[in-house]
Amino acid sequence: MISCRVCGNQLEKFMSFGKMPIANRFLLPKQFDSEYFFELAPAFCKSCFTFQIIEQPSPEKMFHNNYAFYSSTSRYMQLHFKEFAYEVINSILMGRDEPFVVEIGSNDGIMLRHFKDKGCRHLGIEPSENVADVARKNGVNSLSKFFDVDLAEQIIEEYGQADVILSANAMCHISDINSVARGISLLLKPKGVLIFEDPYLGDMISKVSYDQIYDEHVFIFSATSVSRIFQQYGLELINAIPQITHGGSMRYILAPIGSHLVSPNVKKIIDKEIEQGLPLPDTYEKFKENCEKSRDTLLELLNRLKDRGKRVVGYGATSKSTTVTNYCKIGPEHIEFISDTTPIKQGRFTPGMHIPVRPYEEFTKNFPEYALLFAWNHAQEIFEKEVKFKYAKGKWISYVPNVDIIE
Ligand code: DWN
Ligand code: SAH
Ligand code: ZN
Repeated sequence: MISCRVCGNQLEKFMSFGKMPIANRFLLPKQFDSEYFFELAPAFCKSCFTFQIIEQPSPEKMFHNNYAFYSSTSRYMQLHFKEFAYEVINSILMGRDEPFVVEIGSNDGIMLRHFKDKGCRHLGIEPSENVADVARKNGVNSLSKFFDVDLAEQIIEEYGQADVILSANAMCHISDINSVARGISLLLKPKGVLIFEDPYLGDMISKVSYDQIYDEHVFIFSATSVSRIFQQYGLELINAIPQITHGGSMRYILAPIGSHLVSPNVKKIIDKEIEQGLPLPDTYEKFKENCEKSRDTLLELLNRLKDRGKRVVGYGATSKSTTVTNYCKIGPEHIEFISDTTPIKQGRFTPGMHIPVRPYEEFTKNFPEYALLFAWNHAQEIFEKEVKFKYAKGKWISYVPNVDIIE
């Protein structure tokens, strides 16, 4: 029996996705035999309402000097983080004397580069050295270390406390959330603000986007759980703002208790979570059934297309696709290859199911009849770009929120 990472209560898995590899470890054939697997099984803590996976591989297995995800691969996400940065620059930072901004999980500098451009004092914490190197090349100060309470103390010593601590799609990656929350509470100035966003539990449940669950995503947060976690360390949820990014995310704004007014949004969103049934175990039983249905329908569709001799190619070798392909047992017999624009993924094979990953040009050179949209969270950006595929009578297959062929 394992205990909840937040409150220590006993955790029980409500389902299992089976054996899973490291989601972002794209392989060469000589590495197939030594691939690492763990059991991917989610649990919902009945005491503090935090959704988490039972077992997470060690951080060093996932985040290192060969990490395959570069944030700036999506043009839409570049815009999103520019807007995010300017909202901070034009509100919280206004009138502050030489403000200091820290970002946890700053990757290739997709957000911090805007603070750098404004001449703002900043520091990115990014343990994956290869992506941090891109940020450094662009003049973004980056420290390749894992954020925790010890690092927070070192940062305070060297740079002083922070006016703003930012994080996007990184907080939900760190298993020792207590150390992170304590570190943030020390690092933040008394009038400082913490803003972070992550995939949202409410969206994952309603869209059955179970592919948000993989090794890196140890937590899928809700406003209810975030508010409880940080309250223990003297931080209060002062606002929560839904985002459309990554298929449905939530931006959480927190500050030392009593330092800021609390927006009425917080109660509204927490009430909505209760209405949606997020605190109830039944919700997760139903989610499990929905995952199984989604898996069976997608595999049936791909088997049918295979039997009819259709060409199907995957679009976007996402981390999420590792969960989908391994859980549904989708392999090279169903999908010829997955097209991806990330150079270090190309020429390699996907984790677990070993589907080849090829450069984007191979997709456009010879359009398939069907493209399975693994990067469904970027659907708008991709549909806008892929008009030629549509003219060539290509069809998209999506599986979120339903398994569907988009004509
Ligand atoms: O939380 C996380 C998010 C922020 O990013 C990390 N744990 C890892 C990663 O998750 P992901 O791999 O599921 O993210 P994306 O953004 O859905 O990945 C998109 C993939 O598709 C990238 O490999 C780039 C590729 N891509 C492409 O080939 N053509 C993306 C777009 C937009 C395109 O047009
Ligand atoms: N913020 C970016 C990157 C998200 S990917 C975006 O939204 O696109 C998650 C990132 O968190 C990875 O780059 C990973 O190296 C980083 N990360 C993982 N554990 C971390 C930790 N303990 N401290 C800081 N960053 C961490
Ligand atoms: Zn708990």
